[in-house]
Amino acid sequence: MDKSKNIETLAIHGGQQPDPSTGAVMPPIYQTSTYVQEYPGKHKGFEYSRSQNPTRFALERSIASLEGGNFGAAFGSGLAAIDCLLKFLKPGDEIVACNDLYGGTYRLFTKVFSEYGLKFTFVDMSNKDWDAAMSPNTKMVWMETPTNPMLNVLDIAAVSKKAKSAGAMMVVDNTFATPYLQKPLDLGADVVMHSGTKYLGGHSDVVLGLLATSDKDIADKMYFIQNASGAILGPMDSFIALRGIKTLHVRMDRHCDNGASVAAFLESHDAVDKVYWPGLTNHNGHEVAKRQMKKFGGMVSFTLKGAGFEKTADVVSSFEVFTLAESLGGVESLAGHPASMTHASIPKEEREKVGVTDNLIRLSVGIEHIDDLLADLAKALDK
Ligand code: P1T
Repeated sequence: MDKSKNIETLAIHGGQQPDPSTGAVMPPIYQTSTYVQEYPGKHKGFEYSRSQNPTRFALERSIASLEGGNFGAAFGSGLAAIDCLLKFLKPGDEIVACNDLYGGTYRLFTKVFSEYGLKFTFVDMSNKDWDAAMSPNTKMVWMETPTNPMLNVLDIAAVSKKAKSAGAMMVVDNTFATPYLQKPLDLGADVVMHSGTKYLGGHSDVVLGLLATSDKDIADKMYFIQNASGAILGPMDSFIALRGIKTLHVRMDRHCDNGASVAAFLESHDAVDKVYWPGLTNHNGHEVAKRQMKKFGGMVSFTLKGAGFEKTADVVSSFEVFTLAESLGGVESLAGHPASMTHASIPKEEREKVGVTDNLIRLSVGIEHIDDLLADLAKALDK
């Protein structure tokens, strides 16, 4: 399927073809570790499932197509995909990253790869003056947009331009937006990364990571590390992710509509202090979001007026429809307390600097009926 098709068509058909051996419309789950060889080295292109698996290949072609790239790779988790990219680097290399990141990404950077001689600098990329963080050793620039959990919107084209002029690889974690809402490769990124666990899988039933790129040299290295380090996605999970992707556009439209209603409701509630959602006209990144995103997403964060840890924990525990849980992007609505859950691995002083305070609640707004979601929020907040 050529890249010029609309994303709604690519979500279903991009990179897909009927299974050559049977004509099956959905790729069979090739649950095999190995493949017969007629003679040493004489085979059908499949030797061992860490290196090649048809079900995983179907998913890899799907993400490449959705992101408008030429190459995709699937991993056992989002963090495994990030791990692959960091292995492009060598001791002494520097990475400049945005200062609001998923806690697990921050932990992988600062607790694992910093031990192998990589140097990480965290900057506010919404402020245009972060060039001083770049050095001749900067080999990678890393951003999430919208960020987790503060929903900051960063200008992909502007940041990519800086990365490019410094000769650094630009990586965008596109987990919160998905390729339905924004296409980082079109805006100048070299690699797009996903926690496919979230909106792409879409049903909270699988953990996976994905990378996509158009650059052949990057792709060669990515596939080499994927095979050499071995953090691949299995065939069953590849199938589940592919099935989820087919409804991405339909789900995202509803996530975005419900997100808009939830943000408006929270803005008008007396118990709420600040609301973070890129669609609000008073959001810092609203103008950039309007430019680079199709819609504003289904993630909404907010703070409770005058609340500390206990009051906030009571509120997030008292919802009926919103489930208190880590993760996001599934059909069901989830509520989380970033400071003690998803971002607990970031030191308190660091996370509070960017707004991850004890009174912050993060909502992954699902696709249930909006009246039930608003009633659930009202019941917990009116108390
Ligand atoms: O959980 P995993 O599939 O390994 O993905 C890690 C990851 C990477 N990038 C972003 C933006 C993420 O949100 C995540 C995972 N996040 C959660 C589990 C969470 O609840 O925020």
